[in-house]
Amino acid sequence: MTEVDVVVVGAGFAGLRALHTLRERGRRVVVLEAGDGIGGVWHWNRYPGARCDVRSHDYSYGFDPDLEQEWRWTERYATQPEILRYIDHVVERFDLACDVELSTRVTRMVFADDGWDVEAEDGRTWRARFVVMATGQLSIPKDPELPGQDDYRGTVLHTARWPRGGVDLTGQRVGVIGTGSSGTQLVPVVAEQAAHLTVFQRTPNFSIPANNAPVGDEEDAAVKAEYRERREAARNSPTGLSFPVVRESALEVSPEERRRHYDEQWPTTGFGFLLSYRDLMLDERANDTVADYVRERIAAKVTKPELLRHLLPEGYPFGAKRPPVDSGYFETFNRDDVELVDVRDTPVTGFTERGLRTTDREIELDVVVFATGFDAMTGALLRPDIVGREGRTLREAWVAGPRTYLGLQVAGFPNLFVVAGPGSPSLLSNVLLSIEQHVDWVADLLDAADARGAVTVEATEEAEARWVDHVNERAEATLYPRARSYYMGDDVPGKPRVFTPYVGGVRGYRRILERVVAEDYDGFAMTAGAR
Ligand code: N01
Repeated sequence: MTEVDVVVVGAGFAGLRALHTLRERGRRVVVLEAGDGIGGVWHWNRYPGARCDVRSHDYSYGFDPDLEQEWRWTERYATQPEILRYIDHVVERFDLACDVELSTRVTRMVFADDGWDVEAEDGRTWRARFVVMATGQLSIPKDPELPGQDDYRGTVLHTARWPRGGVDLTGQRVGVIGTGSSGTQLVPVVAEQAAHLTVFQRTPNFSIPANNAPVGDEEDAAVKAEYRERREAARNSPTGLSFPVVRESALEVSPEERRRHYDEQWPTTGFGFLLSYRDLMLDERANDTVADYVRERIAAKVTKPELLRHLLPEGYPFGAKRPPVDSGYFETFNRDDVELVDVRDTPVTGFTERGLRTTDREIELDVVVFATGFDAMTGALLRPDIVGREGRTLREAWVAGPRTYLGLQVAGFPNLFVVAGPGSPSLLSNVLLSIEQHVDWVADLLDAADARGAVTVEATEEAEARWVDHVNERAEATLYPRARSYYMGDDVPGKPRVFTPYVGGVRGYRRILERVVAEDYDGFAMTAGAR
């Protein structure tokens, strides 16, 4: 058994930042990472076309002004290889690799004697006072359960388990199942390589053009000249993106003015298009204006009118499923070597030796790609056995859906912290910013516990119940629950249907955290421990 102060689980953006910060505060830290490389989601998701949907300058660490100045992003939305190069740079610059154990999958954690016993799949164990779960929100890939996969003679891939060396799809007949952010990014790139591409779509998606472009020297210099202000503005914004806050309702302007505004926003804002008016996710009529606009834009890109019935998203509000940010997705269907199969009309019934079978016919494929997403938000937290006070597991505590205080702690699981998890802005925000906020906050909380001689820190049941009510109330006031989405737990059959992230916004959440500190860490019990 190895003794440390803190075990951090996961070596993605969150785990690496936790390692750096907690080590700077004088704690012995080890990061346990299941993958054979550093980078978390960016280590695994190597599919062609993968890139971030937040501007590169904002999708980066803000804790070190020198790091900010020295790194040069080449594209507005960085590709996966570039993001991984950035992560490698950070790892080297802050000497992080020495405290990361790769190929180490945590399978069990038990709270005992005021600390945690942590066990890995290979039998190695660690003893730590604190555990930080930096396991990500989208890290357990989901495969559709299709019969006959063993009989299939072709290749099956998942976007989130893409082979390291890449895959040559030149001249291949490729099928892609899933049209979320991953499928939407992948499809145009695969269409360029493959002999024929079949896209299996279940729910048509609203997608916004990324309008990616190289970052010119002037643009880079302009961001860097005001980087500190840009970060501060992002911290005080609803989403953590550096867009100006819009206070207007979509309904208080004339249709002409609204249209002008959407026309201006559409080509430049990417994911921020969702913020064009303050009430797009609050008022159905406001949302209708933007949903109609996006449908019109999609329709204008598609030259085969018979496809529009399948490609236009209907029946749920724009933004209630996370909208992809794409580069030429809809235009791809104008190609003669690309076909759309609407699985609502003709469901896929399984694999055959030569491809996939739908209720209509057999489709021969050399490669089948699952772009079917993840057991989101809670998957990675519920996979290991996490055993808290009195032998109660996290799975038992969350049987009706995730319950946290501030998204940071779960009552009955002392000294265990979650980064950017359920009950925090998480995936509704620029997650990099939310990660850094959580890590700094937890680091301060641990220091505060030390300062008062406390051995354990634990969210109280009462504070957790209050927070869960607040998270639910805020979500119910929005349009989010009106779509089937992974925000609502619809990604996995049988998952409790509750809204998982916190919709109160980055700025609002930050104020709540500040208040909790000002009120002497209200809702956290700090005790001298049982030893
Ligand atoms: O996963 P998803 P993703 N049969 O869950 C379909 C981030 N991300 O990997 O909508 C047929 O969004 C499913 O259909 P439906 C980003 O936060 C970011 O694409 O459930 N289809 C859907 O179309 C994103 O939101 C970037 O009806 C099935 C798709 O598969 C999150 O990751 C890039 C099916 C899954 O979409 C997840 O994105 C990539 C089945 N059995 C990802 N099961 C950036 O740009 C599922 N589907 C930063």
